[in-house]
Amino acid sequence: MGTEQTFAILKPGVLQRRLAGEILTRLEKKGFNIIALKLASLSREIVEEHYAEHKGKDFYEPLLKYMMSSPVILMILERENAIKALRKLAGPTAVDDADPGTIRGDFGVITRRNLIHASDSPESARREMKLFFSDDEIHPFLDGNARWY
Ligand code: FUP
Repeated sequence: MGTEQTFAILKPGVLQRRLAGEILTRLEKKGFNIIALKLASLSREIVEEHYAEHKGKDFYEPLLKYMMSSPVILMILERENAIKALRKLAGPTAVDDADPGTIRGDFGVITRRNLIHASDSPESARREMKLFFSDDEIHPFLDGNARWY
């Protein structure tokens, strides 16, 4: 498995609960390179497009409201096997199923207000990166230590 890119959203609860530093630290320690990062207040249109698969479900409207309730942090992360690794670090959707040690397991209290979105496949990752970032917002990570190995 070679280097892969994935897309993540640190949802409104992260900035509100002042957990941004803690979560970014976990990502860096687990070897994710940050190649795009920005703060955004999401519009209804973009959240609807992002969560189109959930339209009509009982949690859809509350989910949209939550995602628009305050700013989020958008990221593209790069690593070997990034998609699977980030989903594992995030933990399962339902906070009560998420083990301690995962982001959702350690900090999540309410499933509907969980703290992180992580792409679930290469197709979703590509689609979501394109939806939230333009090419000039993505910056290759050049490892300054690579020449020593
Ligand atoms: P995930 O890929 O783990 O983010 O999960 P989903 O795409 O299935 O769900 C997206 C978001 O919808 C979750 F982050 C929280 C919300 N959700 C609920 O509130 N209830 C559910 O039963 C499923 C999802």
